[in-house]
Amino acid sequence: MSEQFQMTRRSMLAGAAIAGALTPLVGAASAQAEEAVAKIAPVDIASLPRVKVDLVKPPFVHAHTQKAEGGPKVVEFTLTIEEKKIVVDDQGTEVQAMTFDGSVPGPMMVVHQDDYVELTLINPETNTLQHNIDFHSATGALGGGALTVVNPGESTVLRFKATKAGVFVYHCAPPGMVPWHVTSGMNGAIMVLPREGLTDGQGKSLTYDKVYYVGEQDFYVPRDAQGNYKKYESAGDAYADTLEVMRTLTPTHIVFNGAVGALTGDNALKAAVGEKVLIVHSQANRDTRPHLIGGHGDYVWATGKFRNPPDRDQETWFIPGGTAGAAFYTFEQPGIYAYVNHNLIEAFELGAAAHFTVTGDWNDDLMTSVRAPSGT
Ligand SMILES: [Cu+2]
Repeated sequence: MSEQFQMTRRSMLAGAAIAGALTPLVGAASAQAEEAVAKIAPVDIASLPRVKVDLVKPPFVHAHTQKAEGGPKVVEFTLTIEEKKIVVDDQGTEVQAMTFDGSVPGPMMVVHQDDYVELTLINPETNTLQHNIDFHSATGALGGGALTVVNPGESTVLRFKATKAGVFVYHCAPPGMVPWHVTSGMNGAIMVLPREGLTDGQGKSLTYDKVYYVGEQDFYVPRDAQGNYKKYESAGDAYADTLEVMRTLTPTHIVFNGAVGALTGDNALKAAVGEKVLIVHSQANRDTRPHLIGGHGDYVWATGKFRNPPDRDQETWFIPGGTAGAAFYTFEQPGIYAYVNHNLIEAFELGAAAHFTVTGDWNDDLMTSVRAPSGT
């Protein structure tokens, strides 16, 4: 390992072990951030109603209304950062993960356009690293990253106005350490619904019966000389070797919701024939191409922004890295559907696959077996 990659806990906390590309930006943004803190918000925040939301673990999403009731609110969320060991496949391969609230991806938040998001971010003393949060839905100060840098034992409160409607990624972005934290699991999504709810772009309202959140994650697990995955005591211990694998741009695992099989079998997503399901899919680091085998995306916002009319009747949709997308589908047949990244090597060999188990009556008109497979 080259000396450049050696790091101590102290240097990691300072974010100075590696001159990350963002470091000069962070310096400049800090001055702006101080100014932002000093300024008084133009809206009388104290007069707005407040709602406190308890977040739930993906693929589930906290209860919310699709159409906004009343005027803008301040919506309060809390995220606790947890550095923890996770197992990412059925071979017992371990990752020293960094998480928001203990899950990969972090929980999905839902607000309406022009609401204020007020996040309490907690970095408990039991952690070892510095973290922060960059909301792609926020405006200014590196998406909040420059205002939220917290060392172990610290917490912070950030408020931003959700001015853009859509689904957006959030992720950790500490100075000099951004890709390592993101590919260690520290990312999630927020959905900012139009106040009138979703529409097809032509005046028709689109109301979903269920929403699921799928967070796709690439992991870069180092191997030993025999090709076996290595285990480490902490994220810091794994850092140098992990960075070497990251620099190959070749993930060892690409998974949905933190592990191979996290959304298959008993953990399959559930739906019924006739149910309208919104699938929110994020990938904070790499491009992906979701596909529902045996179904479609009736309405798809591939780059996730609801002021654009959705694409209709899609077979596969493309989500660029650093983006969340949304697909709306009404299931029409029962059975088990695989929902995959249609780079099929990434799906079948590396893990990027989920299942939907759909109940209901089969429609022979849509499909029937005219003659079952048999010898001639
Ligand atoms: Cu972090």
